[in-house]
Amino acid sequence: MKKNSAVRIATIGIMSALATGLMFLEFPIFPSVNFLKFDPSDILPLLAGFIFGPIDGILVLLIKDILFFLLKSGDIVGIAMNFAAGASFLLPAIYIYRIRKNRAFEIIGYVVGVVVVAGVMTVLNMIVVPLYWKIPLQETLKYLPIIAAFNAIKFSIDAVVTSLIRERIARIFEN
Ligand code: RBF
Repeated sequence: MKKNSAVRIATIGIMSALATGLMFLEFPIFPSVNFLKFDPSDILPLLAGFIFGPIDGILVLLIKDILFFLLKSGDIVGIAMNFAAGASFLLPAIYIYRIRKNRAFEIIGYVVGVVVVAGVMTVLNMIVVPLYWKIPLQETLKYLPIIAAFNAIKFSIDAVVTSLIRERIARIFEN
């Protein structure tokens, strides 16, 4: 699919703005780790990745995070973690889908993406949380299963929603 670059750039802008808006809906899933927040904004970078490719997906994710940092959070650590999570889900999902663009590879991509994001973010949190909250690693280890579960739940929800709407959205860009 060759895409008109004006349409591509405009779509990236609209998707980034929509994603920023969706990120304002953030709320914690587990009260004990209230710095881990769910929001559905990563669906838009994922859709951009499916339609235009992984670089554009990462671009929507990056613009969303920069805008949210400037408009609301002001917390560089949280934004960096949000970006790391979005990217470690998006990249495996999109690269696997691009091997064969069919339903089976789409689903394998989601599953691998969820496994990768849960693994990567659990390790990253073991490094960042002791520094961020100044609590010993020993203490942080107690939260390891909740951190893995949080990321698995968050990105499974994103995967299910995306799988339901991806084709309808992608069709808009066909021709
Ligand atoms: N977001 C995730 O999706 N997965 C994570 O594992 C994750 N770890 C975080 C760890 C810390 C210490 C902070 C401050 C944030 C983390 N975030 C993570 C981002 C968080 O859920 C939220 O999106 C941002 O803080 C923006 O409000």
